[in-house]
Amino acid sequence: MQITAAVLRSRSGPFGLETLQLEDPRAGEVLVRVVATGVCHTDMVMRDQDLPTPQPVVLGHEGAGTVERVGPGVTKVAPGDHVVMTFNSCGACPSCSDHAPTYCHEFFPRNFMGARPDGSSGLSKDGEAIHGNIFGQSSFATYALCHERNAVKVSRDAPLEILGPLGCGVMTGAGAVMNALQARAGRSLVVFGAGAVGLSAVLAAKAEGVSPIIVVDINPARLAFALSLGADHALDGRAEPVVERIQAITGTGADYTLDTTANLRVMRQAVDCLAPRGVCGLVGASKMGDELGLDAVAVMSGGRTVRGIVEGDADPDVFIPRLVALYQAGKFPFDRLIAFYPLDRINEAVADGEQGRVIKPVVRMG
Ligand code: CXF
Ligand code: ZN
Repeated sequence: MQITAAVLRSRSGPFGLETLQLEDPRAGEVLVRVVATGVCHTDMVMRDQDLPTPQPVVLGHEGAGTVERVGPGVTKVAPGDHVVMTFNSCGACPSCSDHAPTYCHEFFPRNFMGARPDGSSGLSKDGEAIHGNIFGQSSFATYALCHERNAVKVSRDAPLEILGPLGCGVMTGAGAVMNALQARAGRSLVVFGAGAVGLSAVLAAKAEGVSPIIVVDINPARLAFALSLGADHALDGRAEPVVERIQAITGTGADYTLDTTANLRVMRQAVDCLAPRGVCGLVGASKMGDELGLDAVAVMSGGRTVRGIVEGDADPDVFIPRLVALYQAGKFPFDRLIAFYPLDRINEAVADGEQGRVIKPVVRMG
């Protein structure tokens, strides 16, 4: 079938709308009419070739839409279902077998390499191969082919146009707090970076009764916004001695910290401000080869933990419907992070997100 997609044809280049051909769904695949899709920082990492995603390519990995058609063997979803598309995973490796698909041993090729495992792409333009299958979806398009495994059925009562970011950025922040850190009510949390992931962590922490919630950023508007979402303290990372301030607020140091910045200096602060037995989650993706320095005695003698977290440790089939239900109950208002753009303004959506004017740009197809 013919679709309209935002195609990337050069490193750091703009997205251009083109008419492409999309194959019919193969065995295990699902054809989705995309209603809306979030823009995630990782799309920009792929755009800038900081990861070796090949071009020309259709990016986009926070799609939500309705199932149009399913390929042979698909039983999990049916035409008409509302779905959120999330990251892809193999379903067979030790992590997937252990319900830990965010640590799939094939995470990299299944999500970043722009092709199915057999090397094919469902996208083309008059015979020219266009890379697709990004995060098993490539959802900067009016239609996307995803897989039974990364299609998550969601309630028809929820507004589909806001749900896409639950597939990556929002799930990453909320899952870091709820699944990975398992942050408890009455314990302290510091979130470094008030972007989509960090603020989703704040919303989840609020829903769980975590207290106090401290946010550190260098953008005053984002700090003010974090307070309006329920953070108790907002610290300007440039103006304040951050570690000392956190020690003063908490008395003991923080029970949990979350770095969403991938800035090595900030990551060090996220470890240095931990209470004894505190846990620091690293969510931001640093550059390959970056080394993080730590106070080895403090980590060892305080029983402190430093751990990486991918996609919020989520089992998406369980966690995304849980977030939808929390949203519907008024306890997780992640729609406050979103600003909408039509597909033909996708470059504006990207610029507003990158320049910090918008927390979570969402591109609507209709
Ligand atoms: C990514 C972030 C970097 C590690 C792999 C998963 N998530 C999506 O944006
Ligand atoms: Zn993402």
